[in-house]
Amino acid sequence: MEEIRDRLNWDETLEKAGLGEIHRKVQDGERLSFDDGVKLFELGDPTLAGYLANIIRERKNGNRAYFIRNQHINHTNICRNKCRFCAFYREKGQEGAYQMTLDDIFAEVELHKDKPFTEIHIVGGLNPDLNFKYYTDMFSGIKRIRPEIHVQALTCVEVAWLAEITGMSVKDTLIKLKESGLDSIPGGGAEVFSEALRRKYWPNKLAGNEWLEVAGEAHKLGIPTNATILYGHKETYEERVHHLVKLREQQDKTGGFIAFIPLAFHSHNTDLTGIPRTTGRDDLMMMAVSRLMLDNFDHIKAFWIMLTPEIAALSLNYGADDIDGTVTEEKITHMAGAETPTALTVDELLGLIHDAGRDPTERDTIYNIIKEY
Ligand code: V47
Repeated sequence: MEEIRDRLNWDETLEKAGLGEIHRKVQDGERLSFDDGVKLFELGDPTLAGYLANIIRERKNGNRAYFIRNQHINHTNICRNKCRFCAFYREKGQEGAYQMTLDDIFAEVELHKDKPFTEIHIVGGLNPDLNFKYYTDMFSGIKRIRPEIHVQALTCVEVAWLAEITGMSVKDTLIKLKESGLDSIPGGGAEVFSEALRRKYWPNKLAGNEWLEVAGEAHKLGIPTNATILYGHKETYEERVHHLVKLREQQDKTGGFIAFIPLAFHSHNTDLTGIPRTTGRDDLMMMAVSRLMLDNFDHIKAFWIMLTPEIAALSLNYGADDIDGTVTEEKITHMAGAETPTALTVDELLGLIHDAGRDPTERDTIYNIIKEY
């Protein structure tokens, strides 16, 4: 890939495509504007956008491609938000609704206790039957079983919900969660920061500015968080770029975002059934433009579960520097029709990274290097 890239006259090609000014900004480390982001999407050329994104990707992360050994737990699918893009949620009493007891959760953790996971990733629905103590007992109990494990849990949406049901401030809620064992917050629940889309498709969910406020509070308390975008449904290019700009502004203020993860929409079993899966081209464009716009994020993650392992591996040359992890079990995308595996072995992850011509690097949640392969 690199040799072919080196043989092309990029200056001329980018100039001809109308991307000369963006190329100059990328080379000089200058921030891209909202209009630059929209222009890249409108041109829709993943080779050109990928070339530009790769400059930043390699400037920030060299030839490394990171992965993590992690376990996912989705403790409940009962959710009062009823987002129309979601195939995972159930109403209480509905067929397929579940909520794990703390003993169920601890048993899952025990089951994998001998595996060298460094992270447990936990997200679930807003279930009115689960109180604050359930969460704090969950985290402290997990830490009793595996004191060294990093608990990455609860989206900003769940944190805001816990603040609401306890009557505590978001700040105090976060302090108590941290004391019980929460180490960082995953990036879900951001969807797309568009009030027009939210009103129509996820009206009960936290608004974009509120999601950003919770993330900012967490950062101020030393709790790092991830960020996501849900793309490939009804959003426009302008809405995608607006989302990226909002995240970039928040990162300038509080600096606690670890990684950004574009999540490709899967419509099966949702209210939006029939919307076709994102194309590989769109996935690579989203990855590349994210890398280009989010100049203050160190890491862009290609979550193989949503993208397929093949597109995730390709993404490593289109801006992404991370391929997530072993995962072990995933429900949210699979209930929405994903046909990807629910787990990959470390050997499979290493193979994908090697195929992409990158250097596999095992990391922990906050990107401390555990092993280079
Ligand atoms: O918030 C829901 C999305 C998110 C669908 O932080 C869907 O490292 C596609 O945030 N099609 C939860 N996506 C998962 C998530 C995540 C995943 C991996 C890594 C990290 C991280 C975070 O999944 C939700 C929502 O945006 N989602 N339904 C669907 N039908």
